[in-house]
Amino acid sequence: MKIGLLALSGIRAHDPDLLALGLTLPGFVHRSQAIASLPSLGLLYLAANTPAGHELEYFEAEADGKEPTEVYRCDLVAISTFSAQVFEAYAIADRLRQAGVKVAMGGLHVTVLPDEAAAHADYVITGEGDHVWPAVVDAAARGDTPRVFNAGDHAAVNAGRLPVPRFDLLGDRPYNRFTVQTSRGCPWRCDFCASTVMLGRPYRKRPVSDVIRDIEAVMAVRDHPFIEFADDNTFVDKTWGKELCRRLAPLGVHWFTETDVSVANDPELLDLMRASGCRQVLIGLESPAGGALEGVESRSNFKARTAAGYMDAVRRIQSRGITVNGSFILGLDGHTPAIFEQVLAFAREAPLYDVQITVLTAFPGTPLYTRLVREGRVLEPGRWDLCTLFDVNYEPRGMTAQQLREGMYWLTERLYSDECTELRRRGFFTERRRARRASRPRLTAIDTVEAMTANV
Ligand code: B12
Ligand code: SF4
Repeated sequence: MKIGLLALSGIRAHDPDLLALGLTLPGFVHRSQAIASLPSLGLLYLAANTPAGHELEYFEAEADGKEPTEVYRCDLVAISTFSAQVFEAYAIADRLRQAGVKVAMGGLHVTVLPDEAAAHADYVITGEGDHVWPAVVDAAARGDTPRVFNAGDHAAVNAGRLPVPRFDLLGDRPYNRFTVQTSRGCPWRCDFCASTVMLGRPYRKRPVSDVIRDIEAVMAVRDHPFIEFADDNTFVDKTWGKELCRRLAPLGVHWFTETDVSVANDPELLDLMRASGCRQVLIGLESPAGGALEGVESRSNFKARTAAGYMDAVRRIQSRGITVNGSFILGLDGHTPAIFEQVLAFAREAPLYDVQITVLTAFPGTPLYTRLVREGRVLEPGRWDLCTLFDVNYEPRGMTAQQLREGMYWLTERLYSDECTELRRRGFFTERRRARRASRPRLTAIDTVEAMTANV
């Protein structure tokens, strides 16, 4: 069979007023060009798990949700779904099936709503696709009738034995960042979290040598790639993290990742991260003050417990030369309209090199979604296209939906103004210089004399 892997990349937001501000992805203003075209790592993993004897081709849908015409030459097309683009994905799937092409759909959205997806795809796959995919390919080759495949019915995915994603299929598409995973899952349980919670697997870190092997595979197809770790939370295990950094350093790549705030407590790790090419960490701070975070992380109240140290933590990380992209969620139940000023003040004072602001978003399958539906607070149920992190689709508790929207515009204009951006970045460089000076050993008078006479 000829199998197509169809990714829908790009970024999504609908709120016309927010778009009018010229920021389709607040906080990613400077990253948006780069990340808008990240390849789909999930599909590259499927490719690596495809049984021998089939021809594979990787495609990207157009930014307007249209599929390339070449995809119609395939016998089977695999589509990966996020909630925000799922209606576009369904429309593409319908067109392909009308033309006689079989369609398999997997990914975060259909994992939660397989019955919805079954109306549009021949094969719907829930959970991690790695081990179930060969069975899907065999079913398509035999011409089996449509059905739902559950990853739970197949051997659990062992993160210690993942194959190299098929980066070679990307050809010469103009990506300037490539995703690699160092781990899957996260030990925490935030009620709004749409990644870890949906795939429902525990935190698993990969062998460092496998991660290095994958980055080398990227380097084989691209010179000087910038690596984005597509992890939920990279540095949960600090000892393993240090080993990863030591092995990364000789590769000479620059990289970005998402991690929790605990990296700030380990200066040795921070130095190794910087020395191994880490340019930025994105940290889900969610709220500048702990009160609104009470109960948001249900395993050990991690976020509420650590919030008091956020300012210090950001400064410690940035002083080692790693920029922090602080990510905030606006509209948590504990937030009142005062939150917008508070986030602005925190970002300026920390000072955060980059900031990302999003609105609380109830992704289907999350505890948050279940609670908001139960409380009758979802404004337009089923509008998955509004799950963009920028569109308000629920009734907040401490303000109205309109106040939340307007607060988002107010904050967007101020946080990303030239003046505020320059202030935050200048602050980063000033702190960095100060930290460097402070870490230089001071010479005593005797040291100086010894140093001056050393070569005599
Ligand atoms: C990289 C990334 C992106 C890239 C995606 C590139 C691409 N084409 O895939 C870019 C920057 C483009 C992006 C954009 C967006 N993203 Co994003 N992104 C991520 C991130 C950081 C990593 C995803 C990843 O690579 N995971 C690793 C791979 C291996 O896992 P996977 O994709 O889930 O695939 C596995 C399974 O799901 C399954 N599978 C997946 N597809 C298929 C298909 C078949 C046929 C089968 C059998 C199996 C299968 O098998 C795979 C292997 O086990 C996650 C956060 C996270 N840590 O997960 C957010 C995340 C996925 N993004 C999210 C969001 C909201 C968005 C945007 C809507 C933001 C916006 N406003 O524009 C857009 C939507 C883009 C779009 N076109 O739909 C949410 C999605 C939640 C949801 N339920 O929809 C996440 C979880 C972040 C969050 N804050 O909650 N994103
Ligand atoms: S810390 Fe981040 S990845 Fe982990 S559960 Fe919370 S939101 Fe999800």
